[in-house]
Amino acid sequence: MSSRTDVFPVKGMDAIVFAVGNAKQAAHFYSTAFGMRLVAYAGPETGERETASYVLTSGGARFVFTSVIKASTERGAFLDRHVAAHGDGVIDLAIEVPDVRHAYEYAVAHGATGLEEPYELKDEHGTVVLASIATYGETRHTLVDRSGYDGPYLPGFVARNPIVEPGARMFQAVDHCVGNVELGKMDEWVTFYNKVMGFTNMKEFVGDDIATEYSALMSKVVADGTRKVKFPLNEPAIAKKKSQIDEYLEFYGGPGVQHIALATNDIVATVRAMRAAGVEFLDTPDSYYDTLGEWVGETRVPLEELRELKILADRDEDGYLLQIFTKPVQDKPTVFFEMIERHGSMGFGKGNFKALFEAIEREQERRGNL
Ligand code: TYF
Ligand code: FE
Repeated sequence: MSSRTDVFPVKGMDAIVFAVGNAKQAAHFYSTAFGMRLVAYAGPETGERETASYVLTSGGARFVFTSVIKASTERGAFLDRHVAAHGDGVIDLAIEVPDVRHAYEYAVAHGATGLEEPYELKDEHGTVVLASIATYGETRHTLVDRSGYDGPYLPGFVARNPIVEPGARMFQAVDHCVGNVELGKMDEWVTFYNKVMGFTNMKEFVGDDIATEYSALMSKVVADGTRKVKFPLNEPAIAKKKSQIDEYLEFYGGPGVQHIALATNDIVATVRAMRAAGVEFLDTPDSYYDTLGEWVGETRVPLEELRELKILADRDEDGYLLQIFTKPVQDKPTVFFEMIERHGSMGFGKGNFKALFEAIEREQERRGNL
């Protein structure tokens, strides 16, 4: 889409902000298990007495982990309450935009709830413009223009050295961010992104047919015109068994971010490194690999290596993709990650939905939630 016709131009994801119980340990986990680099920090030592925030990057992907030390403002109270209500979770899917004021005004004029009107943060590195709107649950989208800024993250943050010297980069970008919403609400949220951000629907979706057959969820995907920001949205389906989305909603205490997909160009090296660091992935039965070659054909990775590492593969008219899903990364069965290596395919692994959802249900059963 040309910028002239794009009603809500975006540059990409700016950051994924997590409210967690222990940001110091989260920073350590994402450094050692996800190969991320600690780059910035704000906390008591830098004059921020209420919270500690750690900023980690991997290529263009940026995660921020924030914990409350001692709440003294509304913001601290919100974070305390968020962690108590939801456990560790995503509070902000921040989007980089070329013009925050335009984006905020467009969003609010088209039905978004404004949370923070456009404001500026300044320090010796320059100026960042921000504004925030609400999305599903207690999640928000902060709109960020950092084109006038060359500091490590935002004014108020100081540069920090990595916690461990990172080895080979395990991923280079955020591929997509998935939200779980309540039964019957998926289309409302699809419409929200259509109206508020001018996002359009991608062709991949999980409809009624697949929902009742095996997935127990319905899913649609919205994306900006350049397909840099992709937001699948799930709702539970009324199926024979308790939906994995119902399980999430119950344990998260409402709608929220379900999974973040991270783009890698060497999923084999990434999965080997993450497994070696103790990251748990969903299992895939051997039978999946017995028939995989027939419908996916040749991929960059030999079939036997996919089988060994339990990596899934899917092919469509545009190309293929390789993907794998972690188990939830906290004790609550809520947020998890996907690692994805794309070769042409713009899809989300439709051909794997049956195998994937069966694997998720095996985990649900082990947790006693099916
Ligand atoms: O993002 C997606 O659509 C794929 C498939 O609970 C998916 O990763 C959808 C729902 C789900 C897990 C994976
Ligand atoms: Fe996904």
